[in-house]
Amino acid sequence: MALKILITGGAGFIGSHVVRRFVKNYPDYLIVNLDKLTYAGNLANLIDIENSSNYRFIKGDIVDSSFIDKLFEDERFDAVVHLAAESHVDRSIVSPLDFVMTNVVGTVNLLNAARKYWKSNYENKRFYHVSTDEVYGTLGEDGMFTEDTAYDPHSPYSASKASSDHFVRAYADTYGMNTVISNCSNNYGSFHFPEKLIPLAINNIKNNKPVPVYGKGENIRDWLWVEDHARAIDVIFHNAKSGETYNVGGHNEWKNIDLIRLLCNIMDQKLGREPGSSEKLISFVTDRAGHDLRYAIDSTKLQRELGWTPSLQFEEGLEKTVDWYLANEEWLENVTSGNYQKYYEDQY
Ligand code: NAD
Ligand code: TDX
Repeated sequence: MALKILITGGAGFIGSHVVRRFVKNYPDYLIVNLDKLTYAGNLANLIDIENSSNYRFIKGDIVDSSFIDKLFEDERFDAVVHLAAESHVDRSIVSPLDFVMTNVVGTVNLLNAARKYWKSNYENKRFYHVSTDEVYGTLGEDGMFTEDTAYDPHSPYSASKASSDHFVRAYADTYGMNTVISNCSNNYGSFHFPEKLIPLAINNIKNNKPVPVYGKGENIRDWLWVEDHARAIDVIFHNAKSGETYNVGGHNEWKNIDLIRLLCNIMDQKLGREPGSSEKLISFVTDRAGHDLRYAIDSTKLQRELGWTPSLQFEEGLEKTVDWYLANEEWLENVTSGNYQKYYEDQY
C-alpha cells in the first residue's frame, strides 16, 4: 500500500538513516522529511537520496503549532515517524528549556495535529515516537531495562523524552490514537554529530587534541550500529500492534574508558601512528552532572515478537565508523565550524 509518511528530524544522525532506508526500500511511499535544520540537522547527510522521486524535504519547526496544523491539513499524512529532538545530554544541562520546547511541546503539537486530522480513521494512521533508554534512569552493576522498567529520568534531556513518551501513551489511552514507541540504546555510525562521545573522540584523535573522558570513564553504555536501529524502526513501524513499546539495543555494553582505548588502537592503525600514541591524548575531566552509571537494554521482546536482531559486531562497526569519518573530512570540517565550534569552546 502506498503511504505518505512524515519523518521528523530526518536531517539528523538517526533520522537521516531512517529516511534513506524508507526512501530506498519503499519506492511506493512518499517520504516527507520535516526538519528545522538546527546545528544538528544537515541536509548533506541525505545527498545521495535528495533527488529521489519519493522524497521531499520541508524546513520547519515542530514547536510552531500553527505551522504544524497547516502542514497536516495540507499534506494529509498516513503516518508519522517522529525523531526530531534536542538530543545531547550536556546541552540539556546548559539549556533545559530548549529541550522542553522541542521534545515536549513539539511532540504534543504533532500529536494534536494528528488527533485533529486523523480523528475518524485512527486505526489506519500510525504515530511512531522514537525514544531512548535514558528514560529508565540508571542501572547498578546488574540487570537490564525491559519494557516494564519504571521511568526514572535524571537529566533534563531524559526527563523531556520521558515526558514526551507519556504524552504519546496518553493520546493512545485518551483518544484511541494508534501509537508505537521504541526506546533505544546509544547509537553509533556515520553522520553522528561530533559532540557525542565516539565521533568527538575520532575527531580529536585525528587532530591530536585531548579526548575528554568524564570522571574516571567507568560509566557504561550499550552501543548499537545506527543502521541496525533504522532497521528496527522499519520492522516496528510495519509490524507492531497499536499501543506497543519495544526496547532496541545491541547487547553490547562498554565502559567508556575501554571503548576509548579500543578506538585509540584503531586510530593508531588507521593513521599509521606508533601503537599507544593516541591513548596519550586521553584526558580525564570533571564528570557530567547527574551522570547515569550504566545503561543496558533487554531487547528480547523485539527479537522474539518481530524477529529483529543486531547485524554488526561492535569492533567491526567501530572500525567501519572510523573509516567513514576519515573518508569524509569535508563533512566533519563543515559541521565542526560555526555555532558548534563556539559551543565546544564554551564547554572545554
Ligand atoms: P540529532 O540531534 O542528530 O538530530 C535531531 C534532528 O532533529 C536534527 O536534524 C534537528 O535539526 C532536528 N530538530 C531539532 N529540533 C527541531 C524542531 N524544533 N523542529 C524540527 N526539527 C528539529 O539526534 P539523533 O541522535 O539523530 O536522535 C534522533 C532521535 O532518536 C531523538 O528523538 C533522540 O531522542 C532519539 N534517540 C537517539 C539516540 C542516540 O544514540 N543518538 C538513542 C536513542 C534514541
Ligand atoms: O566528551 C565526552 N566524554 C565522555 O566521557 C562525552 C561527549 C561523553 N562522555 C561520556 C558520557 C556518557 O557516559 O560518554 C558516554 C556517552 O556520552 P554521549 O555520547 O553524550 O551519549 P549519552 O549521554 O549516553 O546519550 C546518547 O545516547 C542516548 C545520545 O546522545 C542520546 O540522544 C540518546 O538518547
